[in-house]
Amino acid sequence: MSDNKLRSIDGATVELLDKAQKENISTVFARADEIKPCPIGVEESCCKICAMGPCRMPRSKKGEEKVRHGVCGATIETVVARNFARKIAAGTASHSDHAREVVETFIKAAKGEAQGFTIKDEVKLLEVALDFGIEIEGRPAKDIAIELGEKAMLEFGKQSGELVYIKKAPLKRQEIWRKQGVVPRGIDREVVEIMHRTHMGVDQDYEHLIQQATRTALADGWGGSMISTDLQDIMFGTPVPTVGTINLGVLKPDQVNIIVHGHEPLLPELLATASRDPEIKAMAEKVGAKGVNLAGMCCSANEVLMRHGIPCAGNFLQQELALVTGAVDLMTVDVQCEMQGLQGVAECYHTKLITTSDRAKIEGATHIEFHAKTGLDTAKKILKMAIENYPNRRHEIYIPNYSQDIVAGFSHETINYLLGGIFRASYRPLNDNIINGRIRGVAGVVGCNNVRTQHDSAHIAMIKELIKNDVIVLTTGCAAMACGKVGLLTPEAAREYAGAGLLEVCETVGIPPVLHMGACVDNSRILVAATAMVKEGGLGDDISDLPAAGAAPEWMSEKALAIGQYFVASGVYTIFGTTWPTVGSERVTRHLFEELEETYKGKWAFEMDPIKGAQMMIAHIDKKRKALGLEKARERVLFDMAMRRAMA
Ligand code: XCC
Repeated sequence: MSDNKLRSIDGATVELLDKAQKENISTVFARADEIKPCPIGVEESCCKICAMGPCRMPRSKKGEEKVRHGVCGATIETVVARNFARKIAAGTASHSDHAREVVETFIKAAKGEAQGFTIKDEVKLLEVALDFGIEIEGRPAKDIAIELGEKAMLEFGKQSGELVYIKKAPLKRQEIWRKQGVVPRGIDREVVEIMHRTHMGVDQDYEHLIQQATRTALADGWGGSMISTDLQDIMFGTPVPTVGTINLGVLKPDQVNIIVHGHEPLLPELLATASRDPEIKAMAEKVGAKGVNLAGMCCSANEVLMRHGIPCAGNFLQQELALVTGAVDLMTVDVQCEMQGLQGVAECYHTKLITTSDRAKIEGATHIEFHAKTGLDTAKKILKMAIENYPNRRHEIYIPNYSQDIVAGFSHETINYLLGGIFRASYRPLNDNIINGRIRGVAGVVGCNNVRTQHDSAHIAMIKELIKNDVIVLTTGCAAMACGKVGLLTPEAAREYAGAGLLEVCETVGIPPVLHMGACVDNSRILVAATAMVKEGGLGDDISDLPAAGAAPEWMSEKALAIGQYFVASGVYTIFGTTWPTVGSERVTRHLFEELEETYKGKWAFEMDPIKGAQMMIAHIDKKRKALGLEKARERVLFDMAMRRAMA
């Protein structure tokens, strides 16, 4: 057995890792072996925000709590909370800067100034316009869209008041936020304020720092991310269940392979359209290829998969390995989660790496900037470059034979429709099935891959344990792709892996036990779905009353921390795996893991073992069921199933 089987549970990844090793190509896996995490940094017991340090304050080996502070006197609590808050600021900034780009393009699209973009979903346009208090009666869609874009843009720079979407949350939740003083004023303001408050000698009270981190994270979930999701849906169409394929086997040896990698679906949308152009196909044939094969990677993949059925090549840890196939003629990257190592791998083959955002260049890569006004021309130019590069293939192609069918694209609107039907779209059937116990509860399992743990394994172990116990799983990001690769995103998976109650519901409705809800900005869809469940009635009057929990077992990105914090602040019990960034301070960790529950009725937890993590989520779900008086219903359902089996 190759050692690489210890690094990933995915066969395609293992085969290409073997190949990379044989060819002496540096990948994230090899670099992780060379670089051990800094033991002080890993617990965040290090302060480097001024030039009197860096101050290193590791925990005492013997466990006794010695007084630990930096040169300026900052306590370890301040240092750890400060580091945590800065990560949340970075995560929020990332999702929200993505949102800003979307809003800018949206305004241009509404004005007819964005090449190739229009308003596709007018129903959603009206819904979101109403959220923003925009008059819709008798107005043309174009005017409504322009006003919506302009109002959405104001959300970033607002200096006072409240973000518009805060009002979408259950009333009880809004009250909690107002009482705690964490309702975001403007998205950018909250991020900037963290940067200020964590400067040397400003905010030096860990609870106060975490409070601002919470306000910032809420500006992500109920601000930037939600704006991205909604405006992307209006421009590109709200996702509906779409059949696709996933894993590196989607690459084609005899076609021009192009991978779109990153997060903003703007250029990828245009590439998807342009790649179907007969002129492009003819060009490909001229160089001896059978056509153009567009595939996605990371969250860009989720976006084009959900809306166009474009195949998904893989998740975060597979990005360099895609190039190791020797079959990728061109890869575009925009923002977030694109390893600089890609360029080194690209140079070992013939692959062209193209950076496309004005905010991100990679040394050595070709930069072709996307601008809405000329987007379609840019997309065509990139496709032509890929085609011209096809004859330059100089290595033997090796594409592992792994690809799996999936169903993706369960937006909140679709779940509503699927469960309730077109004439009475609602969450009633979901709530009823939770109340009657067929579905025990709902879990959101999301987030990244992390090379410090076996690729995809924690996602899959956790999710299988949850669905076996009748917990329906909502998933996004790289977690969703991990599920896809092992076949969990098909309706048939229910028969193989789901508990009897969940199976019954999945079979009746025709859905998989794990619902792919999109990219990481689409975690906002989970917030909206949770709110819809509350509003439907019968499961309490706040998100924290729902039998629900969240997890990111393989997280690595700062964005994941922002997501976790807004879920906690929205009342969700949230478990992270792999590593935890506040272990340097017991008091900060206690604050996040215990004390936050008193105010927000949600809290953090950390568990390395994904099965144990799943069991903690199930225990929490059962606690919530009990509080709602539902524990008896479930016992009855289980008894019924046992009886049915006995009779069979
Ligand atoms: Fe990045 Fe979004 Fe994480 Fe995947 S899940 S590694 S953040 S691509 Ni968002």
